[in-house]
Amino acid sequence: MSTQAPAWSREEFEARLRGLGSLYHIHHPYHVRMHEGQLSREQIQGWVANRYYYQISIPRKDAAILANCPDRDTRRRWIQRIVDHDGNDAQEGGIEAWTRLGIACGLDRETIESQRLVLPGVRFAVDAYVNFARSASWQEAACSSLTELFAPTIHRQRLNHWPDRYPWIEPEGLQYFRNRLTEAHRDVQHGLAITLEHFASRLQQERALEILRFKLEVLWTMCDAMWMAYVAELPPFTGCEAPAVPA
Ligand code: AHQ
Repeated sequence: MSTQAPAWSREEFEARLRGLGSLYHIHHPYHVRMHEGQLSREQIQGWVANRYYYQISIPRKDAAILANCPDRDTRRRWIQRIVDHDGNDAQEGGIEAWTRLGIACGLDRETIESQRLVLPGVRFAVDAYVNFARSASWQEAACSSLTELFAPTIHRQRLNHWPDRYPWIEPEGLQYFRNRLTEAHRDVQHGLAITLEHFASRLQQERALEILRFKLEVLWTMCDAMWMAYVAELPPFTGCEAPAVPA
């Protein structure tokens, strides 16, 4: 940590935030195999069922940020993220759209919503994100959402290639990714403005990079748990079956 160094310019600071894109989970072997069309039906289903836990946790993460934020103008904008996921009378919301993605992949609603396929490592990583948002300042928690700087590429990849690489997935299930393209773009503008404004000193800017690295590790670790379970097929949590009873 360079305590006496001068602060980076906003352009330099943003460039360094974006430079962490090399750590984004698009580069995780699980997503590389997914993009190449190499994942089996079960490996895709496992991914959707586990990412469901991330999706239902996002509104609670954002509610924690609202609870910690005294600024009304910020809350007026940030609250939209909760509606995007939970929905309201006018729109079903992203959690329902994610469930529909799971159904389009051949899972049934009850299995998805039961969370019985959620792996311990996925749960721990997601809970670390939510608990960070509860205990950190609202500006630090806002900064941690900036992994979405890198999200449009991964959503576009799925929209462009899943139809031919995973023809067994019902096309309407991909609507989730279309929705996120616009939502993520809007959210990132707000999260980035908060981050570039709040983290002013060099020490604070380096803290922001540390926070973004933490969130990148949350996403990476989720994929690690899925790799162990659905690719390496290592017990006891292969598909979250009950641990083997010792002989
Ligand atoms: O579907 C995703 C989503 O709703 C969110 C909210 C946001 C946040 O507040 O941290 N991040 C995020 C992400 C979603 N999808 C991920 C993907 O790969 O499908 C990407 C992820 C992110 O980059 O943080």
